[in-house]
Amino acid sequence: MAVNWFALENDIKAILKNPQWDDGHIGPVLVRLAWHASGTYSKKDNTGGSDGATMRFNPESSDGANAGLEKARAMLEPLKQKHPNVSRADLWTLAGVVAIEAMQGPRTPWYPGRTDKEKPKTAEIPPNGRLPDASQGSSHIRDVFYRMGFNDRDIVALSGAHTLGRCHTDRSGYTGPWTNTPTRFSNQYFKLLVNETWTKKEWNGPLQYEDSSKELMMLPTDMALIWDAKFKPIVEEYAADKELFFKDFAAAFGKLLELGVKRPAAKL
Ligand code: HIF
Repeated sequence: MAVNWFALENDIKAILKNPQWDDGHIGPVLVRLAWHASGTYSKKDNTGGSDGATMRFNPESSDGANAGLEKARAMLEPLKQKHPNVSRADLWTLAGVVAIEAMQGPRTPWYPGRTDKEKPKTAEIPPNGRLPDASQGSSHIRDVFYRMGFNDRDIVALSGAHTLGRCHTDRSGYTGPWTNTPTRFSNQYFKLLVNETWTKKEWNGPLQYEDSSKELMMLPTDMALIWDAKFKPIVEEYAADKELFFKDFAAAFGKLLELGVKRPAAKL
């Protein structure tokens, strides 16, 4: 039986606002789930990616990079029960798309057709270590995103998603939001990177940067975007032109969600 996509999107929208969750909204953590499900892809051997919904299984489920995402998956589970014909792989990626749009972002091109692996062989589950390490610099960022098939412009466009959400000491070890509007999609992240003065936070946690108000944060990988001579001009372009950022982001995020999906290639 087919999935009623219209009803499913409405059901996703209905669970986004949640007073029990950070900033009253689960949208940001759903975007992180969609990205971490997809970002394990390697074009070298065409392994990883969202198809299969392998994040339910070890070692991917217990990868430190995915800490906290079990909560996001659990929050989507009632929708899987209500719409039994949707694959979890489609549900997790679509939820990210619906969340971004509901937070006033662009509509990301998205296509169904992923299937769930029920008893994956070890070789079908991506190994730990494919997702980026926030303590590193631009060469690591390039290694990880070039492996997925992205270029420098895609990397900077995607990075704008850190306008959403926040870091948690019990998940990544880092703390705080990137912007004052963590549930509204915009080019604020780029504006802050360019216009704020970022200094090292003095605390017992991992190295991160704070703005002059000490309320906002940047990870070392975020700072790398303005320290790298090729990334920086692209950051400046997106800080100055929200429409351009929205257009490039939607294309790059759509490409991310398609990585490794095993069906006739969708037109992007
Ligand atoms: Fe994130 N990211 N990300 N990220 N991310 C975190 C949180 C979010 C990286 C590290 C972290 C992307 C790239 C990278 C979101 C979306 C995207 C956290 C905090 C860390 C450490 C987790 C926690 O403690 O809860 C690194 C190193 C990246 C490569 C440079 C993408 C582009 C920006 C691909 C992307 O879309 C979102 C949304 C969150 C917020 C989650 C939340 O629970 O609020």
